[in-house]
This record gives sequence, structure tokens and C-alpha cells, in this order.
Amino acid sequence: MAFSKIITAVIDGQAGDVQRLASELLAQGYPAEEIINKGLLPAIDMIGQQFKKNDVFIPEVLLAARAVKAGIYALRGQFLPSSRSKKPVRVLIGTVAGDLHDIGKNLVSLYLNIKGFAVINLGIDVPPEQFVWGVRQHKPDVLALSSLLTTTMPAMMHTIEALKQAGLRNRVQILVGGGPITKTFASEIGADGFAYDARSAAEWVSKNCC
Ligand code: B1M
Repeated sequence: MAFSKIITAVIDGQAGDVQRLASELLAQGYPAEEIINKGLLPAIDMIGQQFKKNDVFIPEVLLAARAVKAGIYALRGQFLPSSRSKKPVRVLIGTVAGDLHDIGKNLVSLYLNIKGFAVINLGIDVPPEQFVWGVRQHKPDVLALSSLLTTTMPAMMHTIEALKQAGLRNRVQILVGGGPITKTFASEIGADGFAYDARSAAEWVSKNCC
């Protein structure tokens, strides 16, 4: 199978091999999105399953995550920003406080870039007050919050509360997403939107801000 080598390389945490194999698959004519969806993401999911069963531990997961990032890095040039956006929509994005997961958030950023939106990435473990600062400073159209842990879901709510306290809630649309996040949770905490994956996050912004 075309993607088996890259899957194995991610699982083994071989970032250099993943970067090389991603480039080779591209050269063979596989589209970048297919390499991500059939190679990199299934591999990191497999590591997640192994981690759940205690077959691998944090260091292996970290190495696999680093390998996925190397693969995405090798493919990034394939995603050309579209110039179809009618106005320069700005999206401020970050992973919420207490949460260090960034692959999904970075994938969302990549898809937003493809759609031609300006993305300001605050990184991981972003406390509510930093999001408030970011909204005040950058005046984004959308604030995009990512969370991968059930324990960090409340940080989304705290961020929205902090924006309300600062009088900024109505100046920005809030989109939430990530592993444990659901549409119901999004509406319970007063977010404007929920997206299941990176592609639909970018579509949500297109639909609601263009
Ligand atoms: Co962690 N981790 N992790 N981890 N980790 C998960 C999330 C977990 C499901 C693993 C498991 O148990 N099977 C589990 C969470 C369980 C839960 O709470 N429900 C878990 C745990 C428990 C932990 C620790 C607590 C482990 C520990 O220390 N005992 C710890 C927490 C650290 C912290 O954050 N404070 C921890 C640490 C780590 C690493 C640091 C080692 C590493 C992250 C490295 C990094 O990101 N740079 C890591 C990894 C890699 C994972 C798994 C294996 C993979 C996550 C990932 O990147 N997936 C993950 C298991 C899994 O998901 N299968 C796991 C690929 C990525 C593309 O998917 O991020 O889901 P994802 O993004 C998706 C969607 O969710 C969505 O779009 C993307 C797809 O297009 N999306 C959005 C994401 N953000 C969005 C925002 C949007 C819209 C859509 O709008 C704004």
C-alpha cells in the first residue's frame, strides 16, 4: 500500500524519513491532502490507540507528533492560498489553557491559509487573558479555539467569559473545535460555531465571514 512506509515512519518517530517519504509521494503524483489524510493522520491515530493501551508512552507520542509536523512541513508548499476571499478576513487561533496539542490547530491554520485568510497563531496553552489581549490587539473577525483534552474544555468557556468581561465578546465570532468538542458543547458555552475538522473550520469561516 502506497502509504504504509510513511505510516510506519510516523509510528517509529522518524521525522527525517517522514519528510523524505512525503516528498517522494508528492513526486509520485499523490495530492498533499491525500498524503495527510491517508498517511500522516491515520499514523498519529494509531499511536493514540497504542498510547491508550499503554503500549507506547509520552516520548514515543512526542516523536510521532514531531514526525507528523515534519511531514506537513514538507507538504506545505502544495497548498496555495486562494485569492478568492472578498475581504481580508483575520482569524486569531490558539490551543486553550492547559493544552499542549497543536497538530490539529496547525492543520486548521493551514486550511484557513489555503482559503486566503490571514491567520494569527497564538500557539498552545493560551490563557484567557492572552486571547483577550489578542482580540484587542489584532481585531480579528474570528477567534478559533482548539482543545484536545476533556480537562481543557472548560478553558474555552473561561475564554468566552473573559471576552465578555472585557466587553469584546460581540466584536468577534468564536469558532471551537478539537477531539472532545461537540456542537452541543459549543452552543452551551455560547460559541458561534463548531467545526469537526480543519477543512470544515475553514468552510465555516468562508460561510460566516465572507
Ligand atoms: Co495527547 N491525548 N496527551 N499528546 N494525544 C490525546 C488527545 C488522547 C485522545 C490520547 C488517548 O488517550 N487516546 C488523550 C485525550 C483524552 C481526553 O481528554 N479525551 C490525550 C492525553 C490524555 C494526553 C495527556 C494528558 C497524557 C499524559 O500526560 N498522561 C497529555 C496532556 C498534555 C497537555 O496537553 N497538557 C498529552 C500529551 C500529548 C503529547 C504532548 C505527547 C502529544 C502532542 C504533541 C503536539 O501536539 N505537538 C500528544 C498527542 C500527539 C496525542 C494524540 C496521539 C494525537 C493528537 C493529534 O495531533 N492528532 C491524541 C490521540 C488521538 O487524537 N488519536 C492524544 C492529529 C490531529 C490532526 O488531530 O488534534 O484531533 P486533532 O485535530 C483534528 C480535529 O480535532 C479538528 O481538526 C483536526 C483534523 O482536521 N480540530 C479542530 C482540532 N482543533 C480544531 C479547532 C477548530 C476546528 C476543528 O476550530 C477552531
